[in-house]
Amino acid sequence: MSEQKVLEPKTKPRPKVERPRMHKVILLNDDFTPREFVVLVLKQVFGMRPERAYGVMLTAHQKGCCVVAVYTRDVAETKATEATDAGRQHGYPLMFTTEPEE
Ligand code: TYC
Repeated sequence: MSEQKVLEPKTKPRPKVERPRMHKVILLNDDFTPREFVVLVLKQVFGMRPERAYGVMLTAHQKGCCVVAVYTRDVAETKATEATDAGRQHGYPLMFTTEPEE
């Protein structure tokens, strides 16, 4: 009878873990919110530097919307709500939405 060796697996089997789906925060243009206020919210809520905040605001102003940042769903929704509320508190219709990435 031949001897049988038990071979240890070289790597530990790991359960497959998937990365959480990321979600975009999108800034929508409107005709009423002052440009400076949009820039202020982008800096305060999304930690953007002034130049980048101005660029994102201008893109939304010219094209109708602009992707602000990408986060996990919870963070994206919390930041979109916080930023939209900041506008509402000042009587502006400023609007941030979220959308899952493909
Ligand atoms: N369109 C606004 C204005 O002319 C400025 C603005 C820019 C508002 C971007 C919203 O997402 C926005 N005052």
